[in-house]
Amino acid sequence: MNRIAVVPGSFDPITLGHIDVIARAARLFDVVHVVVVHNPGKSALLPIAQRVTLIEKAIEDAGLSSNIVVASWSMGLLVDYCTEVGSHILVKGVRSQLDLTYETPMALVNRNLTGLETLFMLPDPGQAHVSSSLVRQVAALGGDVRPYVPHVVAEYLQANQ
Ligand code: COD
Repeated sequence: MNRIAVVPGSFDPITLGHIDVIARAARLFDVVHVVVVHNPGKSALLPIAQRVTLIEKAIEDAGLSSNIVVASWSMGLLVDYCTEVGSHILVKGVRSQLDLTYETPMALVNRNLTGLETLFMLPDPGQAHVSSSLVRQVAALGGDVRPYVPHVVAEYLQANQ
């Protein structure tokens, strides 16, 4: 049986913290779908298609592309994407109590909707403070984002700020 996991996120932009979670999921599952989903609670910096392109390049540069599919989903519930690709497991990174408080109700609702399980992964301690919003802020103020994001993202942000 193919074990398929879905790693969803806004990825606006993808960070080294996200890459760490994706790389670890790719070691645990046969196929990992990294899915860009619009979060209506956040105002976006990058168009979704650009986020997908940056994820694809970052994953390739990290040598991770063999069992990872990158996609976006705007057709409604995330559980419907999972059903469509035959996945029963979401993988989410949890950096803090705040993340857990935000993620717990979503995990419970997703399990009620279709039986989808959510696997929470602790972060790499070296990346636990990294977030896309921090990266957007540092980039907007002209700071160096290279410690926090894949090379392609740093290049993109430098060229487009
Ligand atoms: N280290 C480890 N994990 C991290 C790091 C880091 N440095 N940074 C972020 N993460 C984790 C986050 O905790 C999150 O789990 C994931 O990576 C993605 O993070 P973001 O910031 O890119 O994405 P979010 O938090 O805006 O999540 C957007 C989702 C679309 C995934 C979320 O809103 C969701 O699951 N929505 C479901 C929509 C739906 O179907 N709703 C109805 C039923 S609940």
